[in-house]
Amino acid sequence: MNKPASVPEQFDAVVVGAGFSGLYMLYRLRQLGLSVKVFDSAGDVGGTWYWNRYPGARCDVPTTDYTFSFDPELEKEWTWSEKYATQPEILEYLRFVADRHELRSDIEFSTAVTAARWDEPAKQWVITTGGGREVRCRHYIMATGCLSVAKSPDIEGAERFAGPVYFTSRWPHEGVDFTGQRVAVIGTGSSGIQSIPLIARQASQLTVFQRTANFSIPAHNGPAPAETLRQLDEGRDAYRDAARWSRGGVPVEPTDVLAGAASEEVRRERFEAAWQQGELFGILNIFADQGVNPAANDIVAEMIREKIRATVNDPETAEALCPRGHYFGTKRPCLDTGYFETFNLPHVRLVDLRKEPIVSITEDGIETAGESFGFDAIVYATGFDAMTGALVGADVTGRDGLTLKDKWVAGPSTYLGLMTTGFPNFFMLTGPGSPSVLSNMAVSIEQHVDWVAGCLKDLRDEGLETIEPTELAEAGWNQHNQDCAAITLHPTANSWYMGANVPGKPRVFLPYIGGVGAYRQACDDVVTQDYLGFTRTGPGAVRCTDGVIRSMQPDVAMVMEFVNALGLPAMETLSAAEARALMAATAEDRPPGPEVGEVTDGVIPGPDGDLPYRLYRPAGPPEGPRPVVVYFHGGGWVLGNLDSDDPLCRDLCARSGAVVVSVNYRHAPEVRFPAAALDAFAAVQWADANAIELGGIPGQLAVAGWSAGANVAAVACQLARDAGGPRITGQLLICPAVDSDLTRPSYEENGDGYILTTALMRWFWDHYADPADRGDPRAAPLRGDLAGLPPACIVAADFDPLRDEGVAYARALEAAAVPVRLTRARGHTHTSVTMVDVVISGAPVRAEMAAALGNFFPAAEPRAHVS
Ligand code: N01
Repeated sequence: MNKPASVPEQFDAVVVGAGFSGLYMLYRLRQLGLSVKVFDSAGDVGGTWYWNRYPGARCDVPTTDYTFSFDPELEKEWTWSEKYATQPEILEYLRFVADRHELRSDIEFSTAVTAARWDEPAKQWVITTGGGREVRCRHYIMATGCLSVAKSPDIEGAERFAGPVYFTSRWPHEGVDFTGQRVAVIGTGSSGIQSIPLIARQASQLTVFQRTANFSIPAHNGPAPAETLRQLDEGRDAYRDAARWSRGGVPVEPTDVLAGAASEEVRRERFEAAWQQGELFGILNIFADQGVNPAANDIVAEMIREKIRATVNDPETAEALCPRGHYFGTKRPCLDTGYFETFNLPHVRLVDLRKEPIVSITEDGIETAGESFGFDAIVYATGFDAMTGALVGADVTGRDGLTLKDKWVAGPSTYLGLMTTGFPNFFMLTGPGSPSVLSNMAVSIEQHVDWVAGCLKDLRDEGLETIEPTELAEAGWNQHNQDCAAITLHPTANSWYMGANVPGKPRVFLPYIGGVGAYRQACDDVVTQDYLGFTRTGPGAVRCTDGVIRSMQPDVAMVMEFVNALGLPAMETLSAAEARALMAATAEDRPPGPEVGEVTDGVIPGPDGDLPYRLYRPAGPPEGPRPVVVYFHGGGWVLGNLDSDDPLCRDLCARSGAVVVSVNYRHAPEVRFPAAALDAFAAVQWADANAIELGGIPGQLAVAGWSAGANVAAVACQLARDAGGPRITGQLLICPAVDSDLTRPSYEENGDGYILTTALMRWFWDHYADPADRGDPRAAPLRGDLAGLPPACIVAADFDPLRDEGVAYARALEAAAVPVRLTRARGHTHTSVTMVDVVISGAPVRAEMAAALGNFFPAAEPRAHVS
């Protein structure tokens, strides 16, 4: 379309796409008084709702939630007719919004943007549209949607079929009449599952080609939920605000019910309630751990399979429709109306491509490994090049000729899913690295648009022209994104979330799974920290506050939030007895840790009376003796006992395959320095002398400890060396206390707020050792002679006051020619690595610890596996 001559070819912003995000972006930029041009290749507004017109296309988030909230009057004027509105109604709504705010005058329809190039000297984007026309703008905003580029049919012979071919994502506007036709549908994702029941109503024969059976629950569509309407009536703003800070963009209270802890009756009750409710965020919230714990997920998955079997008459078809091979929720679950029932119709047939793959599409049908089918029409419901397809396909060239396609060749890299380094003033709405497709898109879109609008306003107000993320901030966000995904089951599936549906696409988890509220907080924090992680420039000005917005592991952050909310007293304000009671109380409900073969309690002779020990023997083969690890618990020489570190000892035992002997040494202030260290040494001597009785292999003896336990383990190694024995083959020191100097930077950086505080460390030292003794190597092993000590593995956690002394001990050992493996517990605190089955991100660190123990025992048998 040609532009009227009076409109300048230069805009403050160009937006691509006139769907939900493009329309709202235009509205907000206009509010700021900026000149804006929106381009869309469609003939009207609507985005995804303009194109996806297949029969049965509906929203699958309740429409009362999947709606704009920025205009309260609009909300009063528009009433959704159903809980899940149809595509025509949603399209009508977007037209209504465009009319109401007279948005069309700044939109050019039927105009594709074919290329965009950053002009560095002019600090502008040069945008090329279909006919080769160029327009210039300061800010270039892609509102192109996450699911807008259809995946091309990657099936042999696809071009040969002579009859009509339809894509659900590009459905003819005039509709399709399948009456009397033999129809094939390929694909059983949301689009297939929504359209199949309706196509079956017309077709004389319908054959569904299914590669992966999908989880789907009945939508139970009907009027908008009365409860939501009531809540909106009572307080629209509060309801919308709750959505903005929720996990998924719909106000749903996250459950704290763990599948394993619930009775069968409670499980079924919760499942049935969610099944009857027919909402995705309900079925995904039956158990708190169903997204992270395979066993919990299996419980939900099996209950859904039971429903499928109870619905589908033919047992073989039912079994083929039962999803297997991926965890529930790790591929986008579907909502349906009569999907499984459709397979009870006599003219509908399912072809399971896992058993009988498609060999080729032919002129008149489809040939599978077992059969030839004749068809009058083929429907492809085969999905999208999701999240990145529209962005990398748009020929975007940033600074120094770098194209987005090249930059993202190994997967997308963004800061907050909003911007990417090398592409100044280039914004993506709901881009990869933002919650987008895992959330109610309407809420995520409004948040992104508001953020971008705020950012452009701030730039203008401060006289700045460009904004671009720093490499550090972007790398940090990518890492955080992957950290969030890694604690869930999501990366295990071959899903489009992982880019796995498009041959050759890099496997990276694309959306941000940390939750809408958490994400919003991160975006807000970036702004309040003076646009942390962005470089902003203007005439004669460069402003940059560099940094990483989220570097703590997400599950550690959740634990910290939980602990802080408890409002516990600071331990250092308590007596030792009170502190011990508090520690025991907080440990009461934690998971027990993995099963091991055998656990026995006993006593060993200490320097001044018996010391209790607990022995953990690994389960399973091989029979016979194992290496022995003598373990010392944490607790600042004051707290802790055999129970406190029981889950960690089980974990170490199961992972390493060694016999673990946890020894309880004497505690301060009742018995002070050097009692704990001498007890530790005595325990090691005893374990060495009694290796055979303990089921150990003589000569294969290591020590391990956490915190103050690592302190006495390290001291025991020095004492053993000085005494000429016993021979210790390795020392595993987890977040060790190895020096009494509390002035290292980590005591400042991490001194408060991460459970172990600098003040508490001081309290521990005061209880344990007189100031005059604190330089003694038996209290501060870093100050001792380190030559000739056993090989070490030292774990240092990022958010630990003791981090720097652990690192210092590793360096000092290295300098003394002792082999050392320094394991960084990235994003962890002093305590989080030890929180077995609570902090999932600690598992890889504990796996490294077990591997280090294995290396101490070169001749040891293979280790048991713990995931
Ligand atoms: O696409 P999909 P979709 N041979 O990728 C199969 C949103 N949406 O358009 O799983 C044979 O989910 C493929 O099999 P497999 C929603 O977020 C929302 O259905 O790769 N089969 C799969 O079964 C949704 O998740 C609504 O093994 C092939 C199917 O095709 C997203 O859009 C409605 C194949 C594709 O499923 C995408 O949904 C519709 C091949 N070569 C969509 N290639 C709402 O309700 C692919 N398949 C709001």
